[in-house]
Parts: sequence; structure tokens; C-alpha cells
Amino acid sequence: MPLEGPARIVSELTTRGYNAEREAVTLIAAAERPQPTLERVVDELPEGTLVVRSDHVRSVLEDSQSSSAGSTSDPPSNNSSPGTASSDSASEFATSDTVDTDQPDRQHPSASTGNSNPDSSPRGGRSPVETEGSPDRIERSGDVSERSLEIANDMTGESTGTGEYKDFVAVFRDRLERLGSKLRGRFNHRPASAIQSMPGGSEAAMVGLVNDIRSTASGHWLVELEDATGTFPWLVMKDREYADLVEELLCDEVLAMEGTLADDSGIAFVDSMSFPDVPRTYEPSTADRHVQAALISDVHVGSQEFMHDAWNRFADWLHTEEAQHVEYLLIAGDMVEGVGVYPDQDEELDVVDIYEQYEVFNEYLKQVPGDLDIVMIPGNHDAVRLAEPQPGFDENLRNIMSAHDPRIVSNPSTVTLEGVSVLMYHGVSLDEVIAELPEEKANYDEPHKAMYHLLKKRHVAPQFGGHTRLAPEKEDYLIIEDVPDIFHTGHVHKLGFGKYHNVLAINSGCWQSQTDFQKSVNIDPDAGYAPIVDLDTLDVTVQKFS
Ligand code: D5M
Ligand code: FE
Ligand code: ZN
Repeated sequence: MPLEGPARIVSELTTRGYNAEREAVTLIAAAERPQPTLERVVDELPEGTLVVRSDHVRSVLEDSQSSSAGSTSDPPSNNSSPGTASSDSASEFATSDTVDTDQPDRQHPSASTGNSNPDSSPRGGRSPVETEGSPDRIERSGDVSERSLEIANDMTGESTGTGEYKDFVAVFRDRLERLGSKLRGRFNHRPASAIQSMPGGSEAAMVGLVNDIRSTASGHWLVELEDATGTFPWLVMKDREYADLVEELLCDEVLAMEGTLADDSGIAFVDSMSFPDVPRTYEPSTADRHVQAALISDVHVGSQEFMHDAWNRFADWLHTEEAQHVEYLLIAGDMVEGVGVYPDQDEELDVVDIYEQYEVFNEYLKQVPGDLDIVMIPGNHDAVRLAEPQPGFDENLRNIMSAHDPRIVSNPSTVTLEGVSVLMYHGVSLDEVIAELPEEKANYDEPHKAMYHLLKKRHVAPQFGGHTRLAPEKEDYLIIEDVPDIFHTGHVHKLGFGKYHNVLAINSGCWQSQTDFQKSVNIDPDAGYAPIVDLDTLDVTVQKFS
């Protein structure tokens, strides 16, 4: 089988136990005869080499040029580079040209080679990117020494909850304390017990968790707030401006209400309602150089609907000049389809063994350039506990997914790339937000708008007990303590992005075509797209591979 594209070259090299620099792969791909070039490069590698570097390839290419004097070996050019994509960054959904759509042998990279043994692939894929090069070559992107990647809020290995009642009390107390502190300075608030004994007609304010939301017989709204001292009912009149906000409320979120006590002090009439929110004037941080991150999620390897061709094209594209500034790859959960996630899911499985699914996923991961820094969090299809926060994959799965030595962290976690903080969260609560809020405020076609509500509530999964399961820990890891510069989710399989008070919210689509369930409920997934974020400007371009 001839080598068609960079991803295939990477696959071939990793099968033989080598990682490769991006430029080395591009050079092999651009050679007149890639397969023999690769064979010679491998043959001539100094003993003990783990990373195939561009100078290894150059010396083979120069050698063969001088030995075949007179033959013209074309310098690599834009057009000869497979997978080069034409993108129109002005259009929201820029489309990549496609390459090699028929690659049936690559459906299962591991199946044919049996090279899924994690030990066969060397660790430490972060090889330095060479920037010097012949004048014919576009310089690769920045030097790895300019990269920085820090993780915060990763609770992997920190789980202490036992699921007992007292743990739930502790986590909700922490939520009220920490989100409440974002509101308390703004109001002359009182605890519920103090408000209960204030005289009728007094002005009062309270910071609490939403305990209950009911409509009254006359169409007004009764919102019960709870704090550590008790509960108090707040009445939102249907014709007041705040009535509209009641539709956005979720149980267990924290907010502040101000109002006037009724004559009998048993209830207060709401004058204003405030959320922890993101300040309107928030100024996001940006990177000091032109560097990009690809934000994806919901790969669903192991599903019959996993779009291997689209993934192969994506991996090929990452090896091209156009993607030279993409130095980070963030994957927000659902690496694999999993087993037994939904009823009758087994009828749509391509790989039935969960560990094998991760092995196949790892083979697909190997196709992306070895010099990308990769960060992954789990999702609801992954083999970690379903309740959130979800710890990062265990040792066993980490060993399987060792290609390119990804950073594996909990769902949610915050990763800061060159000063730009990205809150990564899989997004199960988006189903909840979309189900509870009116269509115009949150829907599947504009998933970023549902994300705006989570930013406003400063919590990734406010409502507990519906779609979202909670594992109580000693603190509430689901609070959005610091405002992120980018909020990245997946799960709903729809692509959408936009800014909320200058924070870029981006939901990254998927790599799985429509499943029978999705057909039955009319979900039309956005599959095979990779949103690319400029970390220096927070601009987004979308590459399409499907
Ligand atoms: O979720 C993909 C999207 O589809 C997400 O919005 C949930 C929804 N979904 C998919 N299958 C089901 C079933 N069987 N019941 C309810 N909701 C479903 P994902 O996590 O990728 O499956
Ligand atoms: Fe998913
Ligand atoms: Zn999901």
C-alpha cells in the first residue's frame, strides 16, 4: 500500500516504534517516492533514535539526489503537499480540500498491524520543531520552548467523597459560600432566618441557592432561596422585568434577590435578581505570538458511525503548512463510544471491547503530529465514573492512550496555554440547560448560547438530579471560580461558538455521523469539523473534513 499522506507516514513510523517531527513527515510526504524514502530514512537512523528528525530525512534526500544526478527531484511546494487545505478564514465554516477519501485499509489502524501495544510507541512525542530549513520550505511554527501549558482544577486522584448525605451538604455549602462571595459585596444581604423576623414593608436582600421554582395560580413566580440558616420565598410578579429571567433559572444555582417584604413578612416581592456572572468589562488574556489550538471533542471511536475518513483528513491536514501554527490539541471528552452507555447501543458498536476501543483511539491519535501538545478530559461515554467531576483516565487507560504523551485531566479542568485559560468541560449539563430554558435562550443549533448561561451562573452543571449526576467532593469542582478566556465543551455534537462578555464559548461538534437515536429525535450532528482558535486574538476558523 503506497503512502498517501502525512498521517499514513506517521502511522507507518509509529508502527515501527518511532515518533517523528512534523517537518520530517512533510519532507517524506513531499519526496518523489515517499515509501522508499521512508524505508531509507528508517534504515539509516542512528541506533537508539526515537524521534525521526528533519535532518535525518534531508540527509537521505540529499544522498539520493546526488546519486541520481540529472533526475529532477521537485522541491516540496504548496501544491505537492498532500492534505493542503484551502481555507477561507472570512467564512465561518471554512472548508478544507479533501485528500484520499478512500482509505479503507485505515478504518482500523491497529487491526491490520496489531501494533496496539503501547510499549511499541516511544513516549515523549514533544520533539523540538525545527525552524531552520531550506529556503524552499515554509518555516514551521514556533519553538517548543515558547510553549507553556498549565493545568488547574484537576481533581484526578483527589476524590474523597463517599456519596454520603454529609458530603452533599458539604459540597452545596461550598457552592453557596464561594459563588455567594461573588455576590455578597454587591448587596446589603441578610440570612434567611433574619429576613423571616424583619418587619413587613422592609427592604431586604438575600444570597442563596435556588431551592424551588413554582408558578402561582395567578401566573406569578415563587422562587424559594436557601442558605445555611433556612429558606425564604421570593415572589416575582409576572409583569415585572425580572419575570423573564425566571425562565432561565435552574435549581441549585446561586443568585441574589432584592425586594420588599410583604406586610406579614412571610414573602418578599422581588425588585432585582443578580447572578455571579462574568463582568461585562472582562478582558481576556491572549498569547504573545501567533499560535493556534485545535479544539475538538466526541470522537466516539468504536461506534459504527465514527467518521474515520474525516479523522484521517484532519490528521493529514495537521501535517500541512496551513496547520503549522496549530501547536495544541484539546479533546473535550467522549474519546470512544463506550459500552452500555445508552439502551441498545451495542447494536451500533464496531468495536465491542472497551479497552480495544481505547487502543484503536490511540492508533488514530498517533496520526496527528507528534509535536502537538495534547490535553484530554473524559466524557459520559468514557470508562470513568459518570458522576461529575469525572477524574482523568486511570493508569491502565493512560498506558493505552500513550501516543504523544497526552495530558490527561479531569472533567472539568482548566488548561492555560501561553496565558490563555481554557475551561474544558464535556458538557452533559448542556442537555439540561437546553431542556429547561425556552427555545430562544438555549437550543441545540446554537450550543454556545446554552454555554453562556453556565458562564452567567459561574457553574458548569448547576442543576443536580436530572441528566447531570454529581459526585460530592470536599469542594465543588464544578464552580467556575475564575473567569476563563475560552470555555470549551462538546457532548451535544453541534458546532457553535460566540462571545459572552468577551469570553469565547465554543462547542466543538463531533466525529460521529448521525446515530439511530439521534435520527429518532431529530438531532443532526455537526460531524467532522475542527474549530481552530488563534490564541493571540481568540479568533476562530473552522476546518471541515467531512
Ligand atoms: O451525546 C450526544 C447528544 O445526544 C447529547 O445531546 C445527548 C444525546 N443523546 C444521544 N443518545 C441519547 C440517548 N440514548 N438518550 C438520551 N440522549 C441521548 P453523547 O454523549 O455523545 O451520546
Ligand atoms: Fe458525545
Ligand atoms: Zn457526551
